[in-house]
Amino acid sequence: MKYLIYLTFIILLPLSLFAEDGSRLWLRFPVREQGKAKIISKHSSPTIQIARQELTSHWRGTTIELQLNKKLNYLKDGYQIKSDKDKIIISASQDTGLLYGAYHLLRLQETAANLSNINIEEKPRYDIRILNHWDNLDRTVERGYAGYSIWKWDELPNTLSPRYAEYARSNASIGINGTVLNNVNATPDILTNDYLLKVKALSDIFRPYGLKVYLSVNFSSPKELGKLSDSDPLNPAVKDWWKSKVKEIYNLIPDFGGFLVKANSEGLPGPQDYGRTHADGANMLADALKPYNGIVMWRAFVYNPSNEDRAKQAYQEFVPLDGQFRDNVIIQIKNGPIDFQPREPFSPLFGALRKTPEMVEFQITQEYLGFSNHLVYLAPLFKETLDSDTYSDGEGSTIAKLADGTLRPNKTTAICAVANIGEDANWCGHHFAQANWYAFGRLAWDHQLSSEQIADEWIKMTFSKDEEFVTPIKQMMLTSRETVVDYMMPLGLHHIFAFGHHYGPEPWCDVPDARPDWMPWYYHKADSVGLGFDRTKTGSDAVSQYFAPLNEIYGNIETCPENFILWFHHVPWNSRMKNGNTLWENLCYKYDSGVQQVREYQKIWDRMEAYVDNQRFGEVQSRLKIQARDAVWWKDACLLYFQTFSKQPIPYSIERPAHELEDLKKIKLDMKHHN
Ligand code: GCW
Repeated sequence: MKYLIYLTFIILLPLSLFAEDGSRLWLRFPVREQGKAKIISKHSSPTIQIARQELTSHWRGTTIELQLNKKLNYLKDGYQIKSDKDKIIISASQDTGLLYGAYHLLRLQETAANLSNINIEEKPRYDIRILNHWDNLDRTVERGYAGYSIWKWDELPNTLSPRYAEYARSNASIGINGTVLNNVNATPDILTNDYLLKVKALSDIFRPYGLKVYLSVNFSSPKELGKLSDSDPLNPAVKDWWKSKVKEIYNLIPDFGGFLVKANSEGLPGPQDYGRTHADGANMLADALKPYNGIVMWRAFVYNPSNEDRAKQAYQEFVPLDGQFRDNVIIQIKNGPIDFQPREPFSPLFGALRKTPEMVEFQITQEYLGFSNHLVYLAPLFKETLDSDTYSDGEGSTIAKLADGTLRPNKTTAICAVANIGEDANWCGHHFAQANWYAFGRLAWDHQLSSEQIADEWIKMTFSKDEEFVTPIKQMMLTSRETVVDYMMPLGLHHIFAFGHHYGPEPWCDVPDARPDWMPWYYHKADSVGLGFDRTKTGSDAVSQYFAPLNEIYGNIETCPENFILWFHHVPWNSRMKNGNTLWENLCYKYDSGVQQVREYQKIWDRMEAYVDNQRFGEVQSRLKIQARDAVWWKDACLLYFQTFSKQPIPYSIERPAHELEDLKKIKLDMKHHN
C-alpha cells in the first residue's frame, strides 16, 4: 500500500510540476538553451547573483554585461539598458537596479518586443513601492480572498517556505521594493522578540531581491507589551520604550523600513486616547526611527460616528496638523474619501497638506469589487486617481505628481496598495487578479504607463502572445472596471453593500442601533424625491474641500460629471441627464449594461478555449459564471429596491428582473466581517 502511494506520487509529480495552476504568475520564462550568450559582471553581490542567474536561465539573446556605475545615482534604483556592438549593457548605481534591468530585458523578450538597438533609461517615480498585507498572526487575512496568509508564523523562523523567495522574486520583477507584513489592525504581539525573529528570517530572504520589510504597529504596544501604565506619546517612558524596541528591531534587521500605523480609527488605540494629536503620535515614532533612517506611514483613514459627513472627516482631522509632522512621516491616504468603493472621487486631502508628504493607498484585494470571484482589472481605477487633477498648485496638479515629488519636492516618496496575495496556488484567487498585483507594481514604477500597455504585457507574459487572444482579452480587461461599477454602483452610488460583508447588495439594510455611517441608507439617501447624497454647499458641503474650480464643478448639478452625480447630489428621479433620459431610466440602463457586459465576457472567454490550458480556462470560466449571476443579483436588488421609491417601471427594453425583492432580502451570506 505504502509502495502504491509512493508510486502514484512519483507518477503524478511531473504532472503537478507542470500543472497550469497559475503559480508561476507572469514569470513563465522559457528555460534557455545551453551554450548561448554569456552573462558577464565584474561585480558581485547576492542581488547581482540573482540577476545573473535569471538571465543565464532565461535570456535567449546576445551577451549581457552587468555594470555598476555610481554616476547613475540620479536614477536612484533605476537603470540603463543599451545595445553595444555585439552585447547589451545593463548599468545602474545600485545592484537592485541591475536586477530590475534584468527583469526589464526578460519582459521585452517575453512580450516579443524589438530587441535591436536598445536604448532605455528608467527611473522609478516613487522611492518606496510597497505592498500592505492585512495578514493576521493567526494566518487569517482581513479582506483576503486567496486563502490563508503566505506567512507561516507558526513554522517561522525555522522552516522557510519556498514561497517566500518566489514572493520576493515576483515583486522584484515589477519593481516593488517594500512590504508591510501584517494587518494595519495590528496586535502588539508582532513586536515581541519571538515574532521579530520570524520577521528577520523573512527579511533575510527578501533582502537580495531588494525588498524591505516594514511592520504595522499597534499604538498601545508600550502598555500591552511593555506593561507601562499608558501609551501616551508624550510620556518619556513610552518614548523610551519605542526607542529601545526600534533598536532591538534594527539589531536584527539593519535595513528595516519603518512603521505603518492605523490609529484612532475603527476602534484602534491612538494618541487621541490621551488627548494628543495624530502629529504627536506620528512624531514620537518618527523620532525613534530617525537614527536608522526608518519612516512612519501614518494613515489618514479616520472617521467617527458623528453628524459630520464621513467623507469630510479625514480632511478635517489632518489639514490643521499640516506642518507639524517630522520629515520622516508620510501621510498615507486612501484613494477616495470613503473606502475603496468601485468608484469614488479622489480624496480631497490630496494636495491639501502643503508641508507634509502624502502617499496614495490603493486596494488590490477586491474587498468591494466581488472578492476573487469577479474579473476586474484595476489599472484604470488606479490611473483614474493618479491622473486626477487636484488643482492644488494650479492646473496639472495631479495626484501622481503631488505624491512623486514633481510638484513638491519630498525627501521620500511612496505609494502603496493592500495586497491580494494568499496561500492559493495561483496566489490571488482569480487568475486575472494577478494582473492587479502586476499593474500596481508597474504603475508604482511608472505612473505614466497606460492601463492598456500594462494589460498587454501581462497577458502576453501570463497567457499568450497570440494577437487573436491578446486583443479581445485586453478589451475585456480594460472595460471590466466600468462594468463592475455599472452592475454594482453606477452614477456615483457607493457603499450599498450588505452589512455582514462587502460582497453582495443590501441597499435596504437597516440594523437597529448600528452606526449610521455603516448603513447603506446613509450613502444612497433614496426617498420619494430622488437618489444620492447631497454634498453641495447646501448639503454636507464636502464639495468645499476641493480646490477651485472642482468645488464649483462638483457642486453644480449641471456641471458635475455624471459618474459622480449621486456622490455629490440628491437627484430627482425625473431629472433629465445629458442623454435626455431621466435619472431613473439611466440607472436602469446602467445596471442592465453591466449585466450584459459580463455576459459578453463569458462569450469572449469561451471563444478563447484553444489558447488557454484546461485548468486556467476552466477556473476562469467558472468564476465568470458566478460573476454573471452576481451581476443579475446586484441589478435586481438595486432596481427593485430603488423602484419602491421611484415608483416607475423598469424600461421595457431591458431584461426583466429574475428575482423577487422579498427573496433577495432574505439572502444572508455567512461572512465573518462586521461592517
Ligand atoms: O473599511 C475598512 C475595511 C476594514 C479595514 C479598514 C482599514 C483593515 O472594511 O477591514 O481594516 O477599512 O482600511 O483600516
